[in-house]
This record gives sequence, structure tokens and C-alpha cells, in this order.
Amino acid sequence: FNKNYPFYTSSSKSMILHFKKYAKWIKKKLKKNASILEIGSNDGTFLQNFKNYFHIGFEPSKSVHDVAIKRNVKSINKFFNLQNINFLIKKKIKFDVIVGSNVICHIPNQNNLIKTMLKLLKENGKIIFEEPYLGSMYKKISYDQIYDEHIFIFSVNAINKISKLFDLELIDVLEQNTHGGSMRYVVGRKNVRTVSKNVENILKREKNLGQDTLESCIKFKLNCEISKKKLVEKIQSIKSRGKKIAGYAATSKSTTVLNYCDIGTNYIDCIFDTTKEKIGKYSPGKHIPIISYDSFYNQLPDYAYLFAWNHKEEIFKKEKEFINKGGRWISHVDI
Ligand code: JHZ
Repeated sequence: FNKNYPFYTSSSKSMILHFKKYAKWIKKKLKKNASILEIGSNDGTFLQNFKNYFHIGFEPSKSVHDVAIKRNVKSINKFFNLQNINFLIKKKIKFDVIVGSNVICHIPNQNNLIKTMLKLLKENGKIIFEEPYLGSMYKKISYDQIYDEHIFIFSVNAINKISKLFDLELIDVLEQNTHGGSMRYVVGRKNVRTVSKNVENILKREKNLGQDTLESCIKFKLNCEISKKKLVEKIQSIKSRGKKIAGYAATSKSTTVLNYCDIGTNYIDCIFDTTKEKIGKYSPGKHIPIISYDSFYNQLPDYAYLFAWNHKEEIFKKEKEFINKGGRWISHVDI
């Protein structure tokens, strides 16, 4: 997460809408004078919905932080940790809500993170976060959720256990379709709020699936190997027919697929992407050129590998012309 971090939350229209709805859901339960802090607030896509509230975002990457500032979002260009919150402690500022989306699982030192949150959370405050869900990853065999930035893939069972270690309580869980299957967690201080039935229900479901067992991990590993074999065979068959394949969206996730399945420029000519910082660069490890999405229709491939499969509804809707021109989508997950 450096000064040139190239992931902008607003690169997906459906995510902008998701964060708008998510903000509305939070605001329903908030008083007008409530305060909210976001960890990893990126380009301000979520916090821009809270301009009328006392809000602060912590965002270590300058590129995206600058965009948030332009959007009039109060963004601090720093990591969220014990060292960087002194200015808030000194002013005795505490928050009603602390949020994070696709960010809690990126932070290696969960101990420091939770201690930092606890210093700033009001007695009856809530910690709300959304992260890719282990259950969805197992089900969809979406092993590409595992990459350098994703240190953890959480389950409800894991968050429940971690909460207890810090005298916190998991008070609600809500399943989300975003990013290929996520879970929204609501955590509060112990014995302050009523716990929703959802928590028990999903904990039971995870138990019945044996999701917390070593056997599930081993089964997932075998499923990944089968998925890899099928994908390589599919791509080889397409190539043997002389067809051209290009990648659609140079996602972080694609790095795992390309390297794990050993897919390089022998199979995929280039990857089209909309992020200007990524254009002219190469995919990590496999060195597939990343080119501007603007030339997608000029250099139309026969097959487009949908690396941003998590945004398929949005992409299929806008790329009807690709299908009309005879194009086909492929991916390692069911799309
Ligand atoms: P997308 C990032 O992962 C990184 P990525 C991070 N670690 C994380 O957790 C998630 O986001 C939330 C391009 N694109 O959202 C733009 C198109 O070209 O699946 C971006 O380069 N055309 C923080 O990278 C990339 O996809 C499109 O129509 O796996 C973003 O991909 C769309 C919708 C995206 O996240």
C-alpha cells in the first residue's frame, strides 16, 4: 500500500452502488451527530456518503487518498495503527461506528488492529466490516481470493473466536454477493447489544459443513487441483483451434490464477484494464502485457478470460456487443 497503489474502489460501478446502499443501511441506525471512522478508506467511495457526519478515513496509499480528498472526504494518509491515532486520543475523540471493507483481512497484525479500534470505539459503538468469505471460496473454488494482500480469509467461526479474545461479541452477520461472496460482520463490546439469530444460524451451518476442519482444507486443495487441470485443458483446446484469448481486467486475483496454472503469453496475449496506472505494465510473474480497455473492441479476442468474475453482472451488461460479435467468456469459476 504505497504512494502509487493502483486499486480504486470506484473502478466498479456496482461497488459504488453497493457502498451507497451499505451506507444507507448504517445511517438508518445512526443519530445525526454520530461519528464514523473507516479503515482503508481508499478513494472515499464509501465515506462520501457520510459527508454530513463527523467522519475520518485512514488510507495509507497516497494515490487513492488524494482522490478522496478531492471528493471532500476527510482522509488521513496514514496506516491505521496505535502509533497513528494519537491526535484522536489527545482530543478524546471516540466513534459510534468503525468500518472496514475488504481491508481487515489485509492487516497482518490483527492484535494491534483490534487494540487500536478498541481505543477509539465508544462503549456502545459497533465495528462493522465486510470481507471475502471462506465458505464462498470453498464453494466456488475461487482460490484466486488468496494473494499477497489477502493475509486471511475469514469465516464466521473465526471472527466469533477472535471477538471473544478481546471481550467483544459478534452481534450480527449478513451475507453479501460482492467480490464473489463476502460476509458483513457486526461486532460490539460484550453484553451491550442483543445478538442476532443470524450468528447462531451461520455458525451452525459452518459446523455442519465441517468448514473449520483440516479435512475441508484438504478437500479445497484437491478441488483447486481439479479446477486447474480443467482450466488448462480448456485453454489448450481453445488454442489448438487457433483462437485468440485475452484477459479482461488485470485484477489482483488474476495473479494467483496465472501463476498457479502456469498461464503466460503462450495462451493469453494481453489483459485489458481500465486503470490508467496499470496500462503499459505487465502481470506479476507471467509478464502478460496490460493494455488499455479503450482498445478492446479494436483488438477483439475470440475468448475473453474474465478475471473480474466477481463483477460479472456489471461487465456482461456493458459488453453485450462482445457476445454479439461472436466473443465468448471463460473463467476458472462458474460464470
Ligand atoms: P476487482 C482489489 O482486488 C484489491 P482485485 C484488494 N486487495 C481487494 O481486496 C479487492 O480489490 C476489493 C479492472 N476492471 O475489483 C479495474 C476493468 O478493467 O475484482 C481494476 O484494475 N473493467 C484491495 O484487483 C480491477 O479490474 C471493469 O469493468 O481483484 C479491479 O478488480 C471492472 C469492473 C474492473 O479487484
